[in-house]
Amino acid sequence: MSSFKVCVVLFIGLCAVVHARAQTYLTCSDSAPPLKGDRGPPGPAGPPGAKGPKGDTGVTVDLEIRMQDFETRLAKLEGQTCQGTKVINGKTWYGPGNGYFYLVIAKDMRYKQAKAECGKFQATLAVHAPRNQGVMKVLRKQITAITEEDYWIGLTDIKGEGNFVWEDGTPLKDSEANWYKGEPNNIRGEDCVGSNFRDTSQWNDYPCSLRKLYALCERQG
Ligand SMILES: [Ca+2]
Ligand SMILES: [Ca+2]
Repeated sequence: MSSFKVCVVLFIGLCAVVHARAQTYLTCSDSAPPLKGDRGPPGPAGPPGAKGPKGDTGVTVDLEIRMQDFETRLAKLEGQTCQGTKVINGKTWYGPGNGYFYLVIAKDMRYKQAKAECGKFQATLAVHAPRNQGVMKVLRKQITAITEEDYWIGLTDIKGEGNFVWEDGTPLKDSEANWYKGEPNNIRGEDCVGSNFRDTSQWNDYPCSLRKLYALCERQG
């Protein structure tokens, strides 16, 4: 074979190889997943986040708890009045702890007379203690007479039958009532209220003109 022929054969063979490589490349390019590049370097740090809420410090919380406890105890003390006695115009008045003082005038009187006798001491017939049986329980320990005798309290239905009103103008509430069983019965036109009926500390309505009851007087300090 001449050298010219050898060169032609080699040239044709080289072209076939190049052509085959070009086909392989194209085939891979169409069916294979896209090539993934190398991961880049990390980006710069972002700006700082917003500031969070301020947390409690141990000392502040402890102080707040102690302040709340102090305020609670102070409120209780402000609502209390100590039990005790007070001498007014030579008479000993008894304080059961409800902020008022009490005196029994130990003589048989009509309702109107009992009111007048209390008035001599700038007092009224009792209206606050009889509303609260807890207070009356304390008062009964302090004043022997109200455990043994019947006495007028400041409560009547003079202005409207069956509508009992305290001497301070407030209507009697059901929750305050302490009637003896079957009372009030208005049996003889009874419009004034006495306590300690049959030694029970409960109430009965009596004729206001009945001259048989003591007076339980009440005044502020
Ligand atoms: Ca009546
Ligand atoms: Ca009665």
